[in-house]
Amino acid sequence: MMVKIGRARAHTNIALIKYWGKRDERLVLPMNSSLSLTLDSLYTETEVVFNRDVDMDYFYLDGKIQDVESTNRVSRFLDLFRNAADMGEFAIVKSKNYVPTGAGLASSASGFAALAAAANIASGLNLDDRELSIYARQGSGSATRSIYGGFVEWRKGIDCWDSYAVAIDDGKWDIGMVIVIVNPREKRISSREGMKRTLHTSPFYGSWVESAKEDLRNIKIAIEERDIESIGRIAESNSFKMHATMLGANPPLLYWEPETIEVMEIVHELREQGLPCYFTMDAGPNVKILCRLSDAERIRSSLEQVFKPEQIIVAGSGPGIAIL
Ligand code: 2P0
Repeated sequence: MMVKIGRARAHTNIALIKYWGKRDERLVLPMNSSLSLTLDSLYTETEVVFNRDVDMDYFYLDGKIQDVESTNRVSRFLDLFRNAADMGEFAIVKSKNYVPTGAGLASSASGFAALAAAANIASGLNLDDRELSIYARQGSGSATRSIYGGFVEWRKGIDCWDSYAVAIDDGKWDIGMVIVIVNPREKRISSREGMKRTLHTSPFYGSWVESAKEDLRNIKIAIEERDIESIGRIAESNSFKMHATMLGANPPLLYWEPETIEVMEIVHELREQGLPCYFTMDAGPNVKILCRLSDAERIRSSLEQVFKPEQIIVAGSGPGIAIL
């Protein structure tokens, strides 16, 4: 029996300048460049075993065999590695998400980044991080950025081999996020469908792309200066603009829930008290609060007046992929 095995870990990331829309759906080329912070406490570990004696690909997530649809998505992704390494073996893939159970944070970013890193070892391809970022992108856009730790920019590039992430700041300073799990349920409209709808129907889409460009330019300066107020203001505004663009879609996309706005109000109050904290939301109702890591416990205790302790997760800046 000939087996080829690889194991890797990748951390999730939260975008401060959002990716929302593809100019090429098959290659996952984005309409705009984006920028994120990789988080330490949320990650995925994945094992890939290519085995000649296996009759198809099998994908287990948290110990459970997955349905045809998600297995096919993993299979198509593994084909990139099989084609490049000129190998035909099927694989057994076992992934475990290290996120609080039922938090609704299980993310395709850490998932496809860990899968890419593990498949890279198992296939013997020996891709470098930049190439891994290009491969991970074809699994899921946000996974492009999870190859690296700290603050990461995904440059939209001009073609398949030119759209990848670069690490721009290691994040090893007083920065972090407080995540509020407003609702752990699966989102009603996937990001993939949601971004397609927004791009094709929202009259605001062109302005979104233009203004994301400017936000990216400005946030990079603020990160370099470690100016948390500016980083936060730009991120908060960028998230609002993405959601405004989604609201303009037909039919409209509204991911917020009443508790989403409750969190915003708590953040506003804390800010009025002089504590720098800013929120950002993705394709769901949960809220991520960007802050100094040293202020995170103060923010947590304010939130705990309204939310349960298990709804709140504190995260610092996390590392890039690791081979296990
Ligand atoms: C982001 N999101 O930049 C944006 C902000 C959600 C809102 O990337 O279709 O799962 O697999 O490329 O990466 C979520 O979308 O979408 C996402 P695909 P993905 O983090």
